[in-house]
Amino acid sequence: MTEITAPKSPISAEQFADEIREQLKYTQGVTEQQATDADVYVAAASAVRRHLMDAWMQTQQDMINGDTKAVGYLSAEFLMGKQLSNALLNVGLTEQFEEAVKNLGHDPQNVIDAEYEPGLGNGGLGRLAACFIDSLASLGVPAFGYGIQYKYGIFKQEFDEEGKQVETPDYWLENEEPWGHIDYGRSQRVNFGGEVVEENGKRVWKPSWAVRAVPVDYMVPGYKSGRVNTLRLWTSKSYDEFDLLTFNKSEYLDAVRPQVVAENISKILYPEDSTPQGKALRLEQQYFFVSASIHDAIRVFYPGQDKPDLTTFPQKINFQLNDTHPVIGIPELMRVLIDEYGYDWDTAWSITSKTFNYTCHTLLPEALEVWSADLIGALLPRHLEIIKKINDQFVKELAAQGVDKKQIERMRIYTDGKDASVRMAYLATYGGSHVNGVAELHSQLLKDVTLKDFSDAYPDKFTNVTNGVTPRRFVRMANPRMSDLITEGLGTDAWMSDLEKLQGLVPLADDAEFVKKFAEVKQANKRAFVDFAKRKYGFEINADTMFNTMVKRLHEYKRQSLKILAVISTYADIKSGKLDVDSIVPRTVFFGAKSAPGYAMAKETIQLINNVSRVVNNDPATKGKLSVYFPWNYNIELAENLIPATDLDEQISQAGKEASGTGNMKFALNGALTVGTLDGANVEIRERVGAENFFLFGMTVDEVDALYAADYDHGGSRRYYEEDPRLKQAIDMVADGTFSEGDKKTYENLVNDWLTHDYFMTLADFGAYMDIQDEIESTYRDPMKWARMAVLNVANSGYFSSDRSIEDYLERIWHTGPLA
Ligand code: 26V
Repeated sequence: MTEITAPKSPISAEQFADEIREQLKYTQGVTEQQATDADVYVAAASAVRRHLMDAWMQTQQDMINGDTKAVGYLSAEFLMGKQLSNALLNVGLTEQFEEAVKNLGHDPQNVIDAEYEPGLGNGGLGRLAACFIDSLASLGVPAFGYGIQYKYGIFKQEFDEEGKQVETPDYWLENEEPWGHIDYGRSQRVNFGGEVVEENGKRVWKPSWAVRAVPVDYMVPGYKSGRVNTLRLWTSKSYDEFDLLTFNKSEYLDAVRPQVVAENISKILYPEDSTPQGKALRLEQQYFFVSASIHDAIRVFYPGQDKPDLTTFPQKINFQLNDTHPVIGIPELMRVLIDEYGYDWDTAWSITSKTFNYTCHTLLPEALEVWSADLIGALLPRHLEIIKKINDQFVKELAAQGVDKKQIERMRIYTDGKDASVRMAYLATYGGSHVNGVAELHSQLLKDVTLKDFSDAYPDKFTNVTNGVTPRRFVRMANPRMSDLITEGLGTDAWMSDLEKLQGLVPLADDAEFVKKFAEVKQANKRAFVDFAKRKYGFEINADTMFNTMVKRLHEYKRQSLKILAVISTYADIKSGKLDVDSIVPRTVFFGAKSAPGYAMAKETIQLINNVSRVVNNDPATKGKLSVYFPWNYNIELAENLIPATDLDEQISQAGKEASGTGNMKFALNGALTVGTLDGANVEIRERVGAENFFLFGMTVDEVDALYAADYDHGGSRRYYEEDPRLKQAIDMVADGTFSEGDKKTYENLVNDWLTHDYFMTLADFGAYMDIQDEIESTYRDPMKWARMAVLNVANSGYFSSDRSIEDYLERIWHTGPLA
């Protein structure tokens, strides 16, 4: 573990209040009396930023002047969440802030709430990137996050009267944004289109258009490390502010057209998070940020040098490819080295293949990006040539290794023919030094299935790094009550930077006093969430029920449908009198999920959940003992409020489909118990917290495979419907219009899919899922037993800190460490 220096809490609350006053007056031009919560937020943020400035500049200097290799985390998404409270915590100013803001006549919570949450990511992959840059800074490792400052982040989700998802644009930059610093002087030119010509025996790219990539810098403060790294998000601008020729013809409006085209590139985050659409704009985005970042890194590490010795580049920085989205960086670095700096192919390849590493975040083969060669050729003709040459070299290398012809054909990076295309995952695997999956099971399945040919040919490249989450945001900030109790129990708050120290709580699981306090904290969190949900959503929730939560993107493989069918089944049993409503454990079921706007099945599931909520919550038969709430627009803020209030967490994906999951870690670390399948990181969580403290159900990967082999997805599911009356009753209720005011068409696609296809085997796992509910209920009826299990979940989940993930990356992949 890296040595942690004490936090700097350099100033008093009074001084901090003065700094806020100064910002209000001299930057914002408002008086203390006029200042709104939003004004105070901006002023406080600007003041905090100033406090970070020295450490930020020092970190950059030490990085450039020292010989510690840096990490460049290339990611199309960084789902950061609100910045102010995190920055205050990391700089040691939380208490001063609270006092100062109170003295200025404002409620600190309202000031914190005034920040608008940036949504520059879809889900797990984007949030992981944010946790990782927090941990890199906290460990003192020099690092850049490189990505895109989308003008519109992930859409805002609303529900219409029918319960359907409605997407509205998230124009987050319309609000004052005090964190990002735009740095026009460090812009990069990014070229597109045109052709490649032969000049003096050299291939020369003659692009037909270009945009200006302008960096917007965000400080990434480490917790108690005294280090502040940089998140550099690129925004696109036009070079041709005015096309003079057009302007002279006085067609004024046409003159600004190029600007519109250029600014489109960073306009919007794609909200699809599984099936790549192969859209030109998306490839433009990927190349845009990757090309700018590579040139930026060369500028940073070889300042002012016209002819830098780039053979040392892999000792300066290693780029981590966050999924396939930045993989175009591999041919781009080749092009830069060869065309811009004059290196020969072999030298360029040696540099490039030492510079990149690739993390895969999926198992669904359809989620691996494949670009049509035509599209790449039109947008990046020189890169297509380089990719073909990489492929030729690769094929030769494989043949020389004695790999058989068929296997080589399967492995091609570039596939010929009329549908010629480029497989980005294969390019990444060949073009980088290491490939990793994000949980042990996932990494194993990558080797055995998804990338088997590659693992056979290059076994040493493959490794695992199990995901993690930052304990600063997801424990300390989200759950201050539990954090204080942990600190009291351990006698130190050192767990916040060394999460394995939570192990020290294990003996306290047998201390009745502590367990009772722990249960009281959970209850207080539930009450706090009830208030929050009342304020934000107008919900009337009963805190004296089990809080049972399923929050994540809506995907068939994650199986929100399994959860809602179980709710429907219980509801049906209550209605039919089979189940006495007074005999069940009162439960409040929470869903939070966005669906990709074009994903019809997912959207139908959202509509079903909303209508089950409407029907069940309003039915006197359930007497408030079973309720369903679906707060819209699930985001980091909602996660931070709901996770600490949850008793039971749902991680019920079909085995072999969820690469890791990181929500599962956040819940376990906040004292929720998990009901889950043997999938992703669930496996490791269960191993660590103990099988007796985890509600396991459902098929294993092997059982899933066996069912596919028996043609389950071609009519096999129907047997489960016919043989399990609970399941039949639930599905019939969806089909008969109970949740659609009598209309039998509303959920036709869902019902049809369940009965004929059910690719993710919801029906096959339904029985096991219902059966485990008895165990869950009987455990919950013993509050001390439940709380004891929850304590053991927290105590044994320290491994799932993103600090540990980063230590693993440092050791297995990056081979670097903290700044001296
Ligand atoms: C995929 C794609 C596919 C192409 C179109 C645009 C797009 C945008 C985002 C994504 C990301 C989906 C992959 C993802 O989020 N994977 C999740 O990564 C988490 C962090 O490793 C992991 O915990 C989840 O299990 C995994 O689903």
